[in-house]
Amino acid sequence: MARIGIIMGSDSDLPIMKDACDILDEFQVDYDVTVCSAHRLPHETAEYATGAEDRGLEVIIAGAGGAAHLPGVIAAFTILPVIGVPIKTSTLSGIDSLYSIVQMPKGIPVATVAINGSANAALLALEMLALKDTDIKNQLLKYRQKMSAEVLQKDQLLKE
Ligand code: RP5
Repeated sequence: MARIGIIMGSDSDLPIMKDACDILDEFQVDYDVTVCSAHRLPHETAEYATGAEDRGLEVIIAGAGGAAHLPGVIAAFTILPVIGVPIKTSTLSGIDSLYSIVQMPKGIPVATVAINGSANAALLALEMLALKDTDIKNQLLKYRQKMSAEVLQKDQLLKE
């Protein structure tokens, strides 16, 4: 059963949101992927969010671009943690998406990662699950050790 829900406003967001899928595949954590626009499919968006907890989801990652209201709308309908991914746009380079998602008014939080930062959204979601899941916690610790080792190795190569 999926523990993390990945939702995005358009299939044009998929190439960016795939980074989150790749991380979750690497950690072997179940997730589902949904395309659902908050303005083109408002009722379906509400249904997705209101039923998320009953479907077994523990965290939702929501990506959107432009007037990126999808993460905020999802967060309004559930108390599951919502992580927003601002998608880079061709007109305003994703600053529009970032501001739309990060500037949620007090009361309905959306944790916001960098523009196109869906990999970090997945890692943050895993850190949330790791609070009560030792296997994921250990995997995250190994992931960081591997990153550190790679940097040290590159530094060593430069010095040779
Ligand atoms: C948003 O509008 C989507 O999240 C996407 O980033 C952007 C453009 O959508 P399309 O016009 O490509 O469907 O709702």
